[in-house]
Amino acid sequence: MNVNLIGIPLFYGCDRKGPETAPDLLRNNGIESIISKHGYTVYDLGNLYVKPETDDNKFKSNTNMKYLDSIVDINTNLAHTVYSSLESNSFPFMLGGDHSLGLGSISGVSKHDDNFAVIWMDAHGDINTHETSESGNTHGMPLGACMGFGHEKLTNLYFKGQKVNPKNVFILGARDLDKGEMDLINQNDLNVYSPEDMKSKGLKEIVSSIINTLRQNNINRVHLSFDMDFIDSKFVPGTGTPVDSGFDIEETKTVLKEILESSLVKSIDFVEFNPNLDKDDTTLNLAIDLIDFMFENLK
Ligand code: 5AB
Ligand code: MN
Ligand code: MN
Ligand code: MN
Repeated sequence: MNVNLIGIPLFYGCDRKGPETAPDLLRNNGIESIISKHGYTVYDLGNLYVKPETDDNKFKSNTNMKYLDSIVDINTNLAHTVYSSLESNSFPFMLGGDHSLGLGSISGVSKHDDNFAVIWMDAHGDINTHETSESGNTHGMPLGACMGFGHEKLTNLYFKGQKVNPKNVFILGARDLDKGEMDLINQNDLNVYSPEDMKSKGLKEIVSSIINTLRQNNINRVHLSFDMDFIDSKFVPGTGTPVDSGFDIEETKTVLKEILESSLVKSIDFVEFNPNLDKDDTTLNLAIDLIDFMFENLK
């Protein structure tokens, strides 16, 4: 199996510098050989081009979506890169960058095969729209836009219309949701699991029941989107929007293993590592350990 490493050096979605340096930092710390050690042939496609924006451009679009032009531009390129990677039977591994890149990755997967599910591991829902977001940061909007909620510049990215059916979207670890996100969840009966839910029902049990549901519905592809803030804030200084009451490393690995062993995962986003905020390389070492663990357990 070929793995395509795709670097997305992007911070415009979180409006805080740092995540753009993560892809090269991870490369310099050997992730290519870490992945290939598990039997994969790694083709590093390099970093996608991020169209530079000036501070004056931040609010230029007047849509409550910061740096919109650049966000749309890179996500369109990413969508096509992911689509080509999947069409050539490769496994795209997205190295972020902030989570706005989920827009491009999910759009690319959707064009390749629209019968798929998304598992979104995150302290947040990332289902804000330009109307509900209080920050205007698009890293809080990608998953909503992929389900068809939000501004048409995002919902019609790459191709027109919904990219993934909300019933095939599973948000794991959510514990910091905005009012508008809560409303959207209730109105659309979205599948959202808080750490409390997951821990009380059992981490393995929760994941295996999701996987069983997918199999029953003849879904044979999962896009996994992993935000570092899924993990409890005390273990990840190097992320932009840390949240407590999350998961420790063991618990995180238990959830990941159960998902990856399903043999349904065909693409992964690894996002929201901010090296500028890291302390003594704690988050860097954790990121490397998790990437190693992901490819060790991927079936
Ligand atoms: B992340 C917040 N909901 O919309 C917003 O890290 C945070 O990709 C979004 O999950 C966090 O600004 C986005 C308050
Ligand atoms: Mn996120
Ligand atoms: Mn998050
Ligand atoms: Mn974050």
